[in-house]
Amino acid sequence: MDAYVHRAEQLLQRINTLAAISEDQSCITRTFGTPAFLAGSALVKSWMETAGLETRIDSIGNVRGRLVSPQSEAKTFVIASHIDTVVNAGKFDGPLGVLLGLDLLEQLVQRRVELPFHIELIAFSDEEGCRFHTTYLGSKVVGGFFEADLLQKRDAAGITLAEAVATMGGDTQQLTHDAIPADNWLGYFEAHIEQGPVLYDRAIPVALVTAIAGQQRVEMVFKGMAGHAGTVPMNMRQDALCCAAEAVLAIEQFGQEHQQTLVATVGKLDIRHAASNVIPGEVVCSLDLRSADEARLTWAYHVLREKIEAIAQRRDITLIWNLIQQTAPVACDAALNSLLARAIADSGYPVVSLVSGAGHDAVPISKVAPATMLFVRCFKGISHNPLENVELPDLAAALRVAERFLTQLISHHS
Ligand code: HGY
Ligand code: MN
Ligand code: MN
Repeated sequence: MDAYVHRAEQLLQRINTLAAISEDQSCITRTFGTPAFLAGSALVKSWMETAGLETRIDSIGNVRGRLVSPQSEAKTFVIASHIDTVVNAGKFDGPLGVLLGLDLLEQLVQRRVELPFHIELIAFSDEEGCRFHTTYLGSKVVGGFFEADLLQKRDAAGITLAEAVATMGGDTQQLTHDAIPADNWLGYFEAHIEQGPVLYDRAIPVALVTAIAGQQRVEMVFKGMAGHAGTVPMNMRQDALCCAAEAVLAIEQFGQEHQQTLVATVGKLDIRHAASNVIPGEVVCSLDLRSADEARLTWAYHVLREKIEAIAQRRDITLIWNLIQQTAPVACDAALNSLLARAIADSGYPVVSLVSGAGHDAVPISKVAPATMLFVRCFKGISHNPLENVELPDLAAALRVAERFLTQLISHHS
């Protein structure tokens, strides 16, 4: 059997073992700081330790394993992805990149490769941002961009991020010290499922990522007037849900009209104090707006906000518009990408370049280090869904390409 297929089997086994650790036994959910998240982190830490890496969990819950070079002054190359998930997640989004990286480092240890630079494998703790609605908390700490005001963010239970960090045993005073200094970075590599249909449609196992789309995440609060469903005449209502519903459809229509350059999604909608015999007085919903073109993203943000404000005004509803998070589109590093392209070609696969509509931890890291990403085909491009799947031969292809890339990088710096 091809050595990479054998290693892919172990990789898949680990992905399945980690996937079994969830805060909900009916599906995969491991959100920042929960007991299931901590159990998953402990498992990944144990695998890193067994592989012979210097391992620790940092102040924001990242699991970090280092393979040091004999050249103490050498820079650090990071291989990473995330192990937190969305709700009702697939098992590859995040863990694939972390556990593929673990395999690569295991091989380096077994072959006693002398490294010209340090390598740090990182399982980031909060890429999805499900609990506190701000993404990249782990990678922002490692990149040195963690904004202290994030510590005041509250989750649905009113717990602050600072309290959650303390509960995890982290020290918020340590956050700035957990960054890799800007002048210490050599580069960043992340393998991740494509989460889109292109590779599946074209029957190609892997691809380069040229850029990662920018995103704006907004919380919209629609405030009307709660009332008795049986007594308030239809023409005298300030129905917050009907206003939100019209806004949701307006967002969908706007996204469809401009689908060549952007996507717009409402993924969450919460009716406050909901009851079947009460006219909804307050509704909170999310807006997720993305584009690979920064000017287009800014234009769309302002046009949509005006549209939704007009709907609210016409319906005599108060709209509170909270911009929760925004990240500009980022380009991956041309030099690392050409090395990765060569690894793909030398492995016998066509070299395809894609723009990522999904966000990744490479986004904050690319501000401080050259970043490159390898996309791996997934079933019909499905992700953020239990149907997410990667076939064994594609895991083997990703291992083959990633190992060739890392080998070339090591020889380039030796
Ligand atoms: O939402 C995203 O783009 C990523 O999955 N966090
Ligand atoms: Mn991801
Ligand atoms: Mn995701």
